Amino acid sequence: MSINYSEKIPNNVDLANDKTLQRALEHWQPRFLDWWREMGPNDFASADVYLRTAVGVDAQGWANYGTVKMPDYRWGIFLADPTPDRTIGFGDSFGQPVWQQVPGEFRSQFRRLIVTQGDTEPASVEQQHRLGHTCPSLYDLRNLFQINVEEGRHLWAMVYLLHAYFGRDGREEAEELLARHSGDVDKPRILGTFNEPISDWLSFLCFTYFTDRDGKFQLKSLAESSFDPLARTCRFMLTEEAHHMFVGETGLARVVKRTLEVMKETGTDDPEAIRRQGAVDLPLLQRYLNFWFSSSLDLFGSEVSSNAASSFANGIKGRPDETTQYQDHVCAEANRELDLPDGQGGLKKETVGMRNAMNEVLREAYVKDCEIGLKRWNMQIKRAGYGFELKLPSNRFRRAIGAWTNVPTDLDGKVIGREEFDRRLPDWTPSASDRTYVKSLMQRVAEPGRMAGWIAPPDRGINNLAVDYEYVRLA
Ligand code: BYC
Repeated sequence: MSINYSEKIPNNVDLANDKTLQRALEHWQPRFLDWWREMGPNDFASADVYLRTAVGVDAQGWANYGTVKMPDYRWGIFLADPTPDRTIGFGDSFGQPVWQQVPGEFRSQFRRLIVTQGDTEPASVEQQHRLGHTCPSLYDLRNLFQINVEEGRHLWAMVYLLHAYFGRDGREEAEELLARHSGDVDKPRILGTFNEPISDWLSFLCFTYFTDRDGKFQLKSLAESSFDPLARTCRFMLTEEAHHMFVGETGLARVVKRTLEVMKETGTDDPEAIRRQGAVDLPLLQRYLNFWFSSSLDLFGSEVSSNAASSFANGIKGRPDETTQYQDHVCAEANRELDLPDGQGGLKKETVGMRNAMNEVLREAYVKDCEIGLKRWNMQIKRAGYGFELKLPSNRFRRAIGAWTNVPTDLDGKVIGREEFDRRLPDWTPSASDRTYVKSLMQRVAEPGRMAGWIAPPDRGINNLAVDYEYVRLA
């Protein structure tokens, strides 16, 4: 289905034939634009940016490139095409036809998940609000802005569902999505990670690697939903999400590459010597990975969760790739063993119903996916002839949600005393001096093709263009 761009709100949901919904969304649109002007990358409103805008939801349509000023970006409502005769893929109603409306009894559960998903999108734009000023290159600046406009569109995706299927409550929730703000003391964003500041590009690359990857897993789970409009919305969002993770994975690979060059040039891996050359020493990178990975693990919720169990049972939220990755789609009888803290500094094994352990099932799949990038970066390090290995910390380390909340452990997940944890934490996550150093690296490089000294150039440009193409023309 092609996207209608002749309307005020581009869409492929035949908005013109639902005047009430169209009016409601047109009423929300200026509020969104006000929010973008205030909380988005507003110092770059007049820059010309080489952006991708979807003109259709199929393979040909969604990657259409052109130069756009961000406030003129055509945010709209795009759903993947319906799958004919789609049936419910998991839970108690397995095999029955999917729903085109929200069943009354599941309304508040659906609303809660859609609001939580929606809340993360503008949150990330707010977190990245000022990053443009310290871009390491125009190529990177363009990628930041591409991500920002797409997160804005993902907000539209959730707001469409709220307006179209949740009546007055949905409209109120849509307003609230613009009223909460990342890091706001009175009205913070819902999930912890989305209130963490992202004030440097190393954090941004870790965020796009780890936190956008949570986005992938959550969207894949919602793409399995029995509520078909939600599933179709998330399927289309996933096509855009892939680029965000690409920015994280290749960005961190470029940081590693540059560091290895400096290690070769200087003939040492001494962090101080690497820093004197203006690169990111590998132990420093490891501390950033520890921080963003542990924060992002919390985004999967508690290991044992009755919310997760009922979302699965009711067909609201499945597992990523439910059809192809799992045999038992009902999980009414299955159990799962978990390692939980015993409250006395040790571990206990607990067997819980599989449905109650769904958050942990997702988290495990996520951790495996996170490991892929680390393997690649470690290969780079090994090929350069160094023994350093980047590692993901244990799932138990520095958790703020679930069974391991406030249980002090080391990076391997061994329970330790609170005093030792507090003392060693600055060796495990970025210390104040690490952050000051990283901040000192954040100097804007805005000449086409030039890169900041702490990051190597990318292997290729965007859409087959050269790396030195002027991806952003600053006004
Ligand atoms: N911080 O049973 P529990 C993305 C709350 S990222 C604060 O443990 P449940 C993106 C939870 O809300 C993907 N609070 O967990 C990436 C609940 O509160 P209420 C975002 C947290 O409910 C980059 C309570 O604790 N999408 O797209 O099974 C850039 C007990 O909940 C946290 C989604 O998350 C936390 N970390 O699962 C841009 C999908 N974790 O309701 C975008 C929708 C839990 O009792 N959300 N809580 O007040 C969900 O599926 C679920 O809400 C969660 C939690 C997986 C988040």
